[in-house]
Amino acid sequence: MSAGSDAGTPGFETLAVHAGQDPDPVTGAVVPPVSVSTTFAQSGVGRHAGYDYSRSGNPTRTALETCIASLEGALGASAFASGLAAEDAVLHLLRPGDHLIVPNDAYGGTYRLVDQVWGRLGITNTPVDLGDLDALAAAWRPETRMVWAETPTNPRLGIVDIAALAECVHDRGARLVVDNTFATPWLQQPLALGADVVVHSSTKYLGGHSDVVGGIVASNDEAVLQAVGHVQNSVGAVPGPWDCYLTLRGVKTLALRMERQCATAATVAAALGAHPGVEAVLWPGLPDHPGHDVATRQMRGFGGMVSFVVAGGEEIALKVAAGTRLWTLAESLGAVESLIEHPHRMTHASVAGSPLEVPGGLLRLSVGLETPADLVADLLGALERAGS
Ligand code: P1T
Repeated sequence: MSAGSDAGTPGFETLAVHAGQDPDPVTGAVVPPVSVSTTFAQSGVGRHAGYDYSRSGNPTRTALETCIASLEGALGASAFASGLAAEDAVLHLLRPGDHLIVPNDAYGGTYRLVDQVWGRLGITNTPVDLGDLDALAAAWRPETRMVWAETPTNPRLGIVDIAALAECVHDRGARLVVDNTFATPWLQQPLALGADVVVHSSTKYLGGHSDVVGGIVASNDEAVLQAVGHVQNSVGAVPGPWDCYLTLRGVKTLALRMERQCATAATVAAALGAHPGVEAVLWPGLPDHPGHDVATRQMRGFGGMVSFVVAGGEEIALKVAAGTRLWTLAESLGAVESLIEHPHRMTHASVAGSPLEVPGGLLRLSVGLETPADLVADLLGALERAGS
């Protein structure tokens, strides 16, 4: 998968640019056409060139699905209209009465979907610190069918040992799903580490430019791919062809963007760590991060997300969030422009009062592609102005 792959095995960057994107056989167009047609002519009833209706299948969507499957080392992938729609399709693998183990730190919307939507349909869940396999064993029930992991987690940037977790989950006869949104396949490939299913909010690093919402499910398990594909067609939460095209365009530069974002994140984390108004910096690249050794083993780099806790608590955190000039105060992450947000009141407001609630003094940064020194100066200026 690396840039230096053996001759004959395309490297990650090659796949990102070419997988599923051969020149158009009719016109030679180097960029796959955006296939806007909702329907496809049939030469006889049921006789067509592989597409009959765009909810069921669309050539631009196929290009995206093929490309992402190759980057994740998967047999196949299905694209969805959002990350949550992709997650919802995976949760359809469960049946009423099944039990799901979820992380005790995860995107708030994921927990809302699992708990408030699927909980009503008879799927129970237990939030667990997935870095602690004893806690996992203690939470296990005879009806546990699935473990859902994020690594790094949103927003505390905890690290889960995917290989160790997969072994534990498989020994007990369940499936492991990994949300790979924060890492992306450039930094880690969960399927190669033993996960059964990978999900993405492609709204983030895959798209990479804050201009398209989407989701992906990838797997090597034929049964999973078939079931998820069935939900994709039956429920119909599919991305349009323009969305697929924009996501594909973003994916071509994923490796370059991630490399730079990881490097700038290291600079930002170091600057925050040296500031007296910052109580803790949460970034897996720091040697004192509890997941540092596992991250070093399973990731190519430590990611472009940095969270930190301000010494003055929520009041100061709110002032810092509102006080930056270059870092835009906004939800979402993973794009070229740097963002700052207050998880407790923004992305994780829906988990207030639940085991996933996050502290008010926490701020989350999504490091973009601006000049690193400008980003650091702006952040330190906001800390200063907040009285931190
Ligand atoms: O927003 P959507 O494309 O539906 O993806 C949901 C989702 C899934 N998984 C993770 C790890 C996520 O971070 C998200 C969305 N998160 C944000 C919008 C956010 O700012 O954290």
